[in-house]
Amino acid sequence: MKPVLVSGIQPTGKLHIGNYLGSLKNFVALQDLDEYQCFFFIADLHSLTEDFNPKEKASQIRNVVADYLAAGLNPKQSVIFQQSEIPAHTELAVILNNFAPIGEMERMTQFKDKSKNQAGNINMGLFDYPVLMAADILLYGASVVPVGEDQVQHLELARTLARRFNAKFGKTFVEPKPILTEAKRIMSLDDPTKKMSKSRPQGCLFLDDEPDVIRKKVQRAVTDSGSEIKYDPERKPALSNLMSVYANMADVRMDQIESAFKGKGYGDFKKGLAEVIIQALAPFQEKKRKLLASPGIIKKALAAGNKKASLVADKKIEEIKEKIGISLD
Ligand code: AQP
Repeated sequence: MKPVLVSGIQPTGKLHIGNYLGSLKNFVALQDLDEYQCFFFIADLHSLTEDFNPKEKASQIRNVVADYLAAGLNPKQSVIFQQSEIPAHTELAVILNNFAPIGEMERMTQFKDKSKNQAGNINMGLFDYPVLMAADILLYGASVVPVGEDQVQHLELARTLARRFNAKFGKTFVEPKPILTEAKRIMSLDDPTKKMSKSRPQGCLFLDDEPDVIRKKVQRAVTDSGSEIKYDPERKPALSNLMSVYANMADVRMDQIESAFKGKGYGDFKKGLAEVIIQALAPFQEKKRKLLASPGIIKKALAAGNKKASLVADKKIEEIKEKIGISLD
């Protein structure tokens, strides 16, 4: 049996290049390695933790499935499913809540950051997000989870919960490890001190952006003082972030970028960067347009994935209920 890999993305809005380079691109690479049994889900329950419009939710969910498929995830190789369709996720989250001390939960930086960003809506779902995330992962026995750096603390909690549960009730869960990409934390185009995030669209470059929008956004991106194209995250954080996007979009090394732009300035580099992004995204955008025009493909992929995920999750939740003594069979 191959080791299990699980990850998901929230349908909260259009995906940006941070989501792509930090996770989605890696999902595809890991799927194609053929070393893991892959499960990729649409984290729709997680997405309810921020303000949302119910009229937009279904299309946001379909949109992430289209992103998955257009990026190269293949329903024949990977199980692609919708979180809320598998009730075992919420059941396990409720069970795991009893092993998650409030003090540990209060230390979660994403909760603290999001509480600041959505001060008028600090809800229990947001507080409990990491426990639901632990359930998402532990349910499938995942040993690896490809994520961006912002999710590493949540993954540590999943490991702690697994360990605690196993110690009390016998070996039940696998302790999952993160798989990070080189672009584990892409920063905002307008402010290199802030993570590129869907909830700050002003700093995002979206996967669906048209070439002219990409050119404009890249031209307007904040840069540092000086003019030399040199990767130096300490002294040139803004440029280094853009170079990281370049390197990972074009699959080239930093020293290759530095030599290509030797003697040139930020203006030339930004022009080159915009073209690299446009070129890298063109096949994705074309494929996504076609997928959105045939909603049957998306529906079918999701229905098949939901079925496969249910088989694994239902069996596991039964085992868990037996372990904690609430199964009467
Ligand atoms: N800036 C980033 N750089 C690298 N990776 C990132 N990820 C998110 N932002 C960056 C990774 O993308 C995956 C999917 O994220 P998500 O949408 O499920 O949740 P998120 O981390 O909360 O993403 P956003 O864009 O910041 O959305 P909002 O603003 O809605 O919260 C995850 O693996 C994440 O690490």
